[in-house]
Amino acid sequence: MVSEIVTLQAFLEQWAGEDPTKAEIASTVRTIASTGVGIADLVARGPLEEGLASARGTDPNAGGDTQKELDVIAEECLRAALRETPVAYLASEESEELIALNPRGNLVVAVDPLDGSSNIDTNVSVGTIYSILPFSDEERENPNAAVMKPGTNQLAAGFLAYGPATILVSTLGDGTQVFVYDRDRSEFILAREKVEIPVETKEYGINQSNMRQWDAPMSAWIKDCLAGAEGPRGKNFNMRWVGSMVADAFRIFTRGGVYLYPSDKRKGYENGRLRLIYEAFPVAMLTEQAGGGATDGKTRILDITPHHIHQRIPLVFGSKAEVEKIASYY
Ligand code: AFP
Repeated sequence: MVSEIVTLQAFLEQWAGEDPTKAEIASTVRTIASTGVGIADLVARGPLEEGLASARGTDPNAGGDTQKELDVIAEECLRAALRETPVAYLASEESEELIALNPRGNLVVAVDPLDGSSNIDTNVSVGTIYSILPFSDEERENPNAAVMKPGTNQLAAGFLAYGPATILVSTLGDGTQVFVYDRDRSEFILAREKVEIPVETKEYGINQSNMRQWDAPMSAWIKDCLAGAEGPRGKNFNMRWVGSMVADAFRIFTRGGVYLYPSDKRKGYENGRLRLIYEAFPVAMLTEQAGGGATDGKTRILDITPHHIHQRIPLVFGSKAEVEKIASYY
């Protein structure tokens, strides 16, 4: 815990200084964070809030996933709040096309409004994942071009986790910070100024039930981990899989580990399950800013150029040495 009380507002003001672009990024982060508090309050009502976890009609969302009532509500809250910020367009998992917001905006936000929504009715932490991108005048004719760039193009990224605590993990390109929402003060308070993910780990997270679907290198890496101290890795591993990436990610930012959602042979999972632009890119930026690694198994996530807003990507991120070890199996 940091020694003195530093609010998110104060941290952002200090970072932005007199720079107008930084000030626009700062106001966007503040808006997303405060919208997240409203979503957290809704999530915290659990079954009292009838139907939050219910499937919204029968149509899947843009990427083909089942849409829950709270997915849509979360997006609507973000759309309404971001209209007041310098954000020209919003790319959202819940909408096929970019959503036009502020016509004079110089930024684009890509967001998964509610990640982990298949867990809403099980009281498991869920969250909101966001990426903040530059938006230039040349792109006004073709706004999609603003999101079809490698992940290194991101200006800022973060996620909120709605769990026992309401957490914001944020990077502005200068390290990764953790803020905790203090309901007594109605402020996010800085808890960790510079997250450093342990380079080595003995903990991984993967949905092991898909083992028969994985490619040979992924199966070989898991098999070696399962062999424990007597096996080629010479150490025993532990496994954690929440089924909600923001929860698994926060554990990794807290004590290290590696998260894996590889491609598999199931229809629709040829490129894994996670979305490149509004899930893998932001988490990869946060991870690298905290000294970790993020790949699609072998290639650095932030170097990948998207070809579709809702494209999926295999995702491995966390403790740098283990992410590199996994890549060595390919
Ligand atoms: P939902 O948002 O549909 O719950 O998906 C969550 C998620 O994208 C990610 O947060 C989890 O790590 C992963 O899916 C869990 O996938 P499995 O249910 O296949 O294990």
